[in-house]
Amino acid sequence: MAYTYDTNNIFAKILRGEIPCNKVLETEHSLAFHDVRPQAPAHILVIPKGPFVTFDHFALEASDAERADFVAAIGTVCRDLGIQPGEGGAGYRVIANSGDHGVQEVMHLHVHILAGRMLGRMLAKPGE
Ligand code: DGP
Repeated sequence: MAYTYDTNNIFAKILRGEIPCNKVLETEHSLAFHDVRPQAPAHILVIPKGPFVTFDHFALEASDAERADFVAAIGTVCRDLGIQPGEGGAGYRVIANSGDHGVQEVMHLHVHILAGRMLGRMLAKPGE
């Protein structure tokens, strides 16, 4: 089954400049901005500019340049936040919610970078 991209999703509107965002980084193929509902002192979303729905969609169908740019953008945000464990930072978590079981709300690939507090166990069962 092919991926279907909805051009009216909220991050597509941010990319078109129709909705504002609190931008932290823009590269040729990627954009990073603060999550509007932060769940940690630092909560940044990194998105590709291309029309990709999920992480697997991007991983399988993006160009090498888009993939390299996206991964580098995530690294740059981590470096700029000072959260790299190998560089004296306290660490972070990267999450890409995908599809129904991933509880993906916005159907444009985004990676959450969460940091600034102890993040606890990786997963909790619904209701925990
Ligand atoms: P999810 O699709 O479940 O991985 O989470 C979507 C995230 O997007 C959620 O943490 C809130 C955030 N979000 C939703 N709408 C907006 C918006 O208009 N602006 C920003 N900056 N973030 C948004």
